Amino acid sequence: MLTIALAGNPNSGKTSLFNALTGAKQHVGNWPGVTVEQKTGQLKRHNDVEIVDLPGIYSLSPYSPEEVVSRNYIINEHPDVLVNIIDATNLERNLYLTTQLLETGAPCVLALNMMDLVRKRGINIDPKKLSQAFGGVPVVEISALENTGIDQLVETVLATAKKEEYKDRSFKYSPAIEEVLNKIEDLAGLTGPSARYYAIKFFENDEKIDQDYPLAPAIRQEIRGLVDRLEEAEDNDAETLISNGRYDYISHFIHGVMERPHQKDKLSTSD
Ligand code: BGO
Repeated sequence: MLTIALAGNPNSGKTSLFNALTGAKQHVGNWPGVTVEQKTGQLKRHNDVEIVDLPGIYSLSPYSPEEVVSRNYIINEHPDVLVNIIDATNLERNLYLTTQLLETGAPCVLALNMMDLVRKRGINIDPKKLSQAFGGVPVVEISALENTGIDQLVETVLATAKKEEYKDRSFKYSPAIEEVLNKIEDLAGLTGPSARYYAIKFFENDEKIDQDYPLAPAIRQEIRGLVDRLEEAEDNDAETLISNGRYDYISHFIHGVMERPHQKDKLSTSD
């Protein structure tokens, strides 16, 4: 049995894609312990593939039940593939979540949705360059509304599920941040695909990290000391350093990946 999870921002088209993938075979309930809707279904024509629709989120922070449900699921349940559904008309904003999903170490496929609108609006997106920006992650263009690209997405997802070797698709923060992240990985003895996710959560002083990954108090103290010193040197708090790092990385490659038409062309194009 394979498990494919869908993750994306609210309104990125997750429900539309879930319906296109599963048809009528759906089960709706709640995630354990919270009133967040849980939808699962069987991939059409594949009895052995389950699709899990994670709640719509903007980040993997611990501030909403939706974010906590999504991150716990990705980190603890290890879906075979995580499909990040992206509203391609708002590419730059949606990629903020993408950076975080890739940092979990889960095998990902990016589904660029709303391509019908992207084309109508004369926006150019280069999926190859987008893939290169994230370590070669597979990117598939789809329209969940018009039902285009769905077969190719399924094919790519199933091929990704078969690959056994782990690929780190995360980007690098500044050398100073990377140095601290590496030290955290060593101190906490973090290994495996989700090591970077945990290191970043310790770096950010995430509210739930001590519950999720308890460490000996002396080691926790040492990690806090490292982060405190960097916060002082950079004159910024750790969470902001990480979120700025993500935005900086995206803004550094986005103009090579996406081109919007000139304003005058845009005004003459109707949706
Ligand atoms: C409304 N292309 C286009 N053009 N629209 C899409 C696509 C696509 O590929 N995929 C989704 N949409 P959800 P979440 C709506 O509901 O799947 C549209 O939150 C409307 N509703 O049809 O719900 C989709 O699950 C009235 O639009 O996303 C939906 O992630 C007027 O994107 C919206 C216009 O999709 C969100 C749109 C009463």
